[in-house]
Amino acid sequence: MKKIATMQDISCVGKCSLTVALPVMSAMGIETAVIPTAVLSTHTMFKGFTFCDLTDEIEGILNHWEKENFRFDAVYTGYLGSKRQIEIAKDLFARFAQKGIRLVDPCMADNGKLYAGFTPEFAKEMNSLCAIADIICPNLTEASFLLDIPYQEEYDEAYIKDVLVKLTDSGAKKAILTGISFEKDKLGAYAYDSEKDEFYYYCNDEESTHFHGTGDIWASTFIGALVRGKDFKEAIRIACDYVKECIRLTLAEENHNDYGVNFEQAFPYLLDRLNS
Ligand code: PXL
Repeated sequence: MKKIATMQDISCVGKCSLTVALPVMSAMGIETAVIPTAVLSTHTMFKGFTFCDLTDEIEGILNHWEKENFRFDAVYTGYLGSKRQIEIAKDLFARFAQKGIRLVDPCMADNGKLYAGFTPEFAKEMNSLCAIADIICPNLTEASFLLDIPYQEEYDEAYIKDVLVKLTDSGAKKAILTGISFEKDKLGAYAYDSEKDEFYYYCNDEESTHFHGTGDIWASTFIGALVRGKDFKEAIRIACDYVKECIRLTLAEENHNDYGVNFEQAFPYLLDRLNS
């Protein structure tokens, strides 16, 4: 069985970070090890969330893993909360992903703004983690903070290609910008492989509503598909299509919640795609 280790928080309610990464990658037939960075009552879009930092636990976890000689086919970092956690993530890559794929999803911003609690200095630190990744998958807001350039709501293909090249110039081998649209009612992911000097864009018809946590589902599905042997472009297509199916099923439920998608109901679709 393939193995992935993922480092991100547990938002107890919210359908993001570990409460989607673990079930999605497990459902894909991958043994999934977790490094929980913090426990929150909900994700940070709710008011009044509780927060318990677990950073002090992590070193002991990694030291034990080292003694047990654990290694992973991929190590994937998501939402991280501090500069110290970023340093630990670098250590995690060095010790446990010597032959594995290193994926950084630099969760910290959307719609032109940093999430609560993040600063431009943190984004700089995050860029230093992205520099040692094989693949990074920011949205355009996150990419703008990583590169310290103004966020542009309006853009064309040349601009997106330029951002992708700049992202890989910082060190990551491949960069994927999620949530990219050049046409009304279309949404997709634009990727750049700097080793092959090759761009790839894939999009779908856009669903009418945006939900929190879909970036985490996208990254978990993408790395799961890669580890299960799909090639880079097919992994991108599967991740985009699964997220779209999750949103479609959510909107089909009459009283659906508004904080996350019904990704559980779309597992049959995901497994069909994975096995075809
Ligand atoms: O989905 C990214 C994410 C993960 N974890 C927490 C968050 C968010 C986004 O807001 O608040 C705690």
